[in-house]
Amino acid sequence: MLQRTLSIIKPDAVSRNLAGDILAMIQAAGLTVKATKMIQLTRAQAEAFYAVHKERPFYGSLCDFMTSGPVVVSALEGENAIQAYRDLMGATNPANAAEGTIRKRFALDVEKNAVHGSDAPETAAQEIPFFFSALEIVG
Ligand code: RTP
Ligand code: MG
Repeated sequence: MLQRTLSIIKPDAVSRNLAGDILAMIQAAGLTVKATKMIQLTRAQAEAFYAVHKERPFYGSLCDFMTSGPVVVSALEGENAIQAYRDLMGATNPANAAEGTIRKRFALDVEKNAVHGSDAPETAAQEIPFFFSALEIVG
């Protein structure tokens, strides 16, 4: 099934100039970049994006981290893109991430873990319009 998913290359990776390497891994995995841009999230935007985690102990730290520098957000498309990108990202904690995954190669720790990817079709359907208008996504 052709799907879209939302990717964020997080501040730890952008600040180490890894965005190009990560986009190359995304494309090598067969995912197509339909939209991309670099932005710096405001505190309110980070809190809204991660609202699902607001009761978790790491929420404040996560929002601090996600606003600490620019991120590269992208809309990706491909066969089963949501799971395909989750597989490419690897486990949340890089200590558990498989060889060949983005987080195994580039993540620093369980928080500074290089990338975000939507976790379900309903999530992708909220997250892509959070960052991109229809006009910004190529057909
Ligand atoms: P993401 O949402 O960023 O794609 O990552 P994920 O699904 O693999 O992980 P999730 O459980 O949704 O957590 C969101 C992000 O919060 C940070 N985190 N910190 N300190 C901690 O124990 C902890 N746990 C999660 C990570 O940046 C994680 O990606
Ligand atoms: Mg998640």
